[in-house]
Amino acid sequence: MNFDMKSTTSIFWCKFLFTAFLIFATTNCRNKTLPNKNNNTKEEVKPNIGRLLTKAPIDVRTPEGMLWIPGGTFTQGAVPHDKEAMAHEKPSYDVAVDGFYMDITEVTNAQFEKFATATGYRTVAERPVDWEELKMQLPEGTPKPNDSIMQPGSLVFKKSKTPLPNLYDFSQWWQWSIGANWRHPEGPDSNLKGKENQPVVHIAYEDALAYCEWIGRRLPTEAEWEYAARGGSLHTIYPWGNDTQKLAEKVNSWEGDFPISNTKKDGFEKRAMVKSYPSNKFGLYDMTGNVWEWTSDWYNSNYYKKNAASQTILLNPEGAKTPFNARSPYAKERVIKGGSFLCSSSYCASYRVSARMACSIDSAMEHLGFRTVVSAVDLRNSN
Ligand SMILES: [Ca+2]
Ligand SMILES: [Ca+2]
Repeated sequence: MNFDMKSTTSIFWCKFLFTAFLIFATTNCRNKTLPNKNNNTKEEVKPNIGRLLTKAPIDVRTPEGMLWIPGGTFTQGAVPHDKEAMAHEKPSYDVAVDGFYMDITEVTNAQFEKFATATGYRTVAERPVDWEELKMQLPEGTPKPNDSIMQPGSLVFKKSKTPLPNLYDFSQWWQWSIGANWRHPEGPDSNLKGKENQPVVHIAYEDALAYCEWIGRRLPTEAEWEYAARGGSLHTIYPWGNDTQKLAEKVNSWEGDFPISNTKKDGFEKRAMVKSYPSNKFGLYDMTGNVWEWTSDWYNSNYYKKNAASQTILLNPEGAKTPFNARSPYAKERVIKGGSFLCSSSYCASYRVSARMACSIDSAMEHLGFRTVVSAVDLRNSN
């Protein structure tokens, strides 16, 4: 069979986009649990937080560019009054997390450049497409595309010039671009000049892990990420409260008619330099908006439902044991958080703290980056 660009695009959609925007909830948990014997309401839950690591250890120096997130408890998932919450953000459940150190900003191009220079690392988007890996995510019998199509590349956002019949078909605004990668974020002719302090993008899961290993850190769990993003605001839609009118001053998202027109009311059409918007109360920047961020949790569409049914307070949950998503049964997906410059109120509205998305581990996209965390014990042991 011959592969024209259209069928090739379809293949890459199997790879990248079956992974996205999923909506259902629930499952496995390898977590230790704290009993919630009194079956209290959410507001009344009072776990023994004396067991949690809340204060920064005095014998550990905070790494440059990070800050201490004091441990605590919170309700993970959508708050009841969030009308834009997707089904897979529900039902919410109670979680306790120990304190940890977290990057103040998303990992920037300048930071990733240091890593790439020191190690010679090539990201997934910089390597030829691995057909053996790709075909496992496709229906059996899918023929291999022509080698010319399997060149290194990634997915780049393209604005639509005309109104779209629907917002379900992601291929209307995502385009496979040979030569696109973190060094060429908008396609082969683009570069990083003047973008050193923008978040790095086109980062697949293993790329994020490679950076973490080099710098001696790890990715946050979904629970750690969401707890940190809330910045102490435990029962609100956004870190600053519930006022959607403040979105443009607080978050780099998509203002206007997605994906056709962007008013840039918040100042940026695409990525913004990190720290372009106010921090949350913990001092973290761009937890919501700018670029999506990898977490270490498998995406499993049964995870939230199972956790909520357990009637326990999960202690340092690490996500589902295995990936599962009925809508992309061949994919291995992790949870990404925070939304990006492409999130609009007319579409995914994922600039809310409980928002989440499934992302295939080999996906690299123009709106996807990461930030790192490290536990006090790991930092102490590394010194
Ligand atoms: Ca924007
Ligand atoms: Ca972000």
